[in-house]
Amino acid sequence: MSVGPQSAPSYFSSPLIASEQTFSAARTFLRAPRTASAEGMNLAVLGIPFDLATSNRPGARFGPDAMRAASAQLAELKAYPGGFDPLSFVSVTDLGDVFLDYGYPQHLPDTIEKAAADVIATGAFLMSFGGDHFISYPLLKAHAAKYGPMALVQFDAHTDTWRSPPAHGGAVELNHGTMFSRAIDEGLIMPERSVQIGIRTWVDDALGMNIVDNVHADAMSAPEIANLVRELTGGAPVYVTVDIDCLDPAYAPGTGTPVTGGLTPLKLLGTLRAMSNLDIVGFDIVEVAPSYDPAGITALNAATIAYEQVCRLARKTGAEARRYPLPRPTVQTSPTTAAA
Ligand SMILES: [Mn+2]
Repeated sequence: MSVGPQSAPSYFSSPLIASEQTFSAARTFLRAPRTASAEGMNLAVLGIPFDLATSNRPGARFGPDAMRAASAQLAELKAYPGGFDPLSFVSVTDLGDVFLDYGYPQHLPDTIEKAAADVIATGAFLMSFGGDHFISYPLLKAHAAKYGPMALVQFDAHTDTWRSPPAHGGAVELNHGTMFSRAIDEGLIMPERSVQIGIRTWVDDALGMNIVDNVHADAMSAPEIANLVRELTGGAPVYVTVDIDCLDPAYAPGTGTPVTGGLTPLKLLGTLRAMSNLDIVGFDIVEVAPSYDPAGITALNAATIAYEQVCRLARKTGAEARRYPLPRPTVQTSPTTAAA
């Protein structure tokens, strides 16, 4: 008996994707090939299963695989909205996960930075899957080495600009709430050109970062937020970091430090889509801890956010986005209904 489909159903985005079933597909992002190098690819996904810096509930080491599993469903059909197959415009590879020797945690920031630098050196766009939010620090270091100081666009419930206690022997503190104060101190990001969106925790000192807290974000449309981001970042190279806890816990229960009153996926995806003309040089999605979410909502949202970035690159390389037209009523309202 042969395995594999006899004929590919026509609704699949490509015959290649249709060669496996959605529910038992290989666990790579969007069922992309897994390769050892990003050489010659437009975009590389790198999993960073690190959660030793978590202050509350651990488990984000399982994030990359959960996002891969959730993404199989996204690869099946053409993109919505847009109506195109981004994988026919953007070559994507899934590099698997960085090997992290957890017995020597103080070496891990360097390990992550080196792995990221290797990918960036190939010219591929690096999209990293966490892991807890600490991983953004070595990722910013790797990107800043190529692009210089960047504007950080951070979607998050927390600012993560708390100050570390005095260093123990000069070691980097493994804390997922202090890495952006360090990134500012080290000149990796420019606080005045950076913006934190969806914030709903208080800091007395924002360290010069712009904050669009979620009360403001809720009152703004996605294009309004994107316009503000464009003005604030002012043409600088942009690094986007999405802490999945930017979403309301209704949409992202599977995370280490959920805070209520958050963004909706609709608002977040719309904002990312409207940020189309920024010079985005790096992207990470962090803090997906799937074991707190048996329904898999969190990983599905995270995978969809990552997919949006692939679609963004596809539009930049010629994919034409389509939309369903808004229906125009052609039936006359009956006099009885109008009077009622
Ligand atoms: Mn957070």
